[in-house]
Amino acid sequence: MQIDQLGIHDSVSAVFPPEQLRDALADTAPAVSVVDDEGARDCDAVVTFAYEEGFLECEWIHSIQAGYDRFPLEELEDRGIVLTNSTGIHGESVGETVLGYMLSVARRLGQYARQQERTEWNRPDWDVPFTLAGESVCVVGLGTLGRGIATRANALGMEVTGVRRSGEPVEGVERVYTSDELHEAISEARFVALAVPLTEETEELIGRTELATMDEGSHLINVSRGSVVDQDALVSALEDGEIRGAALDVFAEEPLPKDSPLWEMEEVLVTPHAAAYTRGYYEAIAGLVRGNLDRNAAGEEFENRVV
Ligand code: NDP
Ligand code: 7N6
Repeated sequence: MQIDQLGIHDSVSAVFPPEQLRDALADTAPAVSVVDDEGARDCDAVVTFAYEEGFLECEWIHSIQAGYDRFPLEELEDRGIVLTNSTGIHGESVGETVLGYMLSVARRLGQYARQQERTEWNRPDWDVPFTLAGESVCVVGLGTLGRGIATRANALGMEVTGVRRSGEPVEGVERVYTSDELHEAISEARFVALAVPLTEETEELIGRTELATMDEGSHLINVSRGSVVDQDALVSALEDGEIRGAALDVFAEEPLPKDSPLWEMEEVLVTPHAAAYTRGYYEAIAGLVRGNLDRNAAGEEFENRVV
């Protein structure tokens, strides 16, 4: 593939200023510029956050996200357009965020932050706070995100189990269940952390039945995609005390609508799809794009190729 013009689509501004990435790639072979929808049509390759129809004029699209659920995969395949994603770069950021959620629940930091807003000095009930050491987390999806969570949970002395399709072992995960064993896997964990891609198989993977299967004292953590959870079922499960709480970065509709009951629930932590944000994000993307430019120039296969 001949890449003379590389566009940085202005939609990446959702995560970092496009100029940062343009400058970080300035010494690569193609001419690199920041482009809008129209400008992208004149590029051989585009690096983007959003998907726009004009990208169908390009030969290679690089998504700055790991998730590729917003791209028309069949159409790209039919047209012979290469799509690469950014899996592999979020283990630290999302791993630390999920540990933050669990620490916030166990050590009651979320509760104190809410109290501080109201200038309230209330200590917790004696039997509510706990430590993470010795508590269990079941990580559903054991790729970059899942392993990032598992490694850090291990470091705090947690008992880590997980779920992946193959059931193949993963370092630092005591027991790996197959997808068929999901119910058994999630039934006794204090925390269930979702880190799977959104696919036909994983849409509403966690619904009424799964929430009823979880322990009454457990928390659901979702850093994957909102539609992996049946959100109405989650609200009911929280209201009915079927699970104790949730920490959610992703939602079926984003931004989370202002009238969602999730905003007001004491044991629910809402973050604005920001679990992966870090000021070094553009550098990680530059590394992925540079690597694939080099591979392409050497006639090798693209890394992180989706289509
Ligand atoms: P990876 O491809 O590295 O890992 C995905 C994992 O999910 C693999 O272990 C895979 O299993 C497993 N998996 C896939 N389908 C199923 C299934 N049906 N049941 C159980 N396990 C399954 O992806 P990442 O870890 O990089 O990212 C995962 C997703 O998280 C992304 O697709 C994206 O949607 C989301 N994400 C969200 C972020 C945020 O900001 N909140 C940041 C980054 C990603 P197997 O090992 O068997 O193949
Ligand atoms: C922007 C979000 C992904 O799929 O949704 C996340 O990679 C990234 C930091």
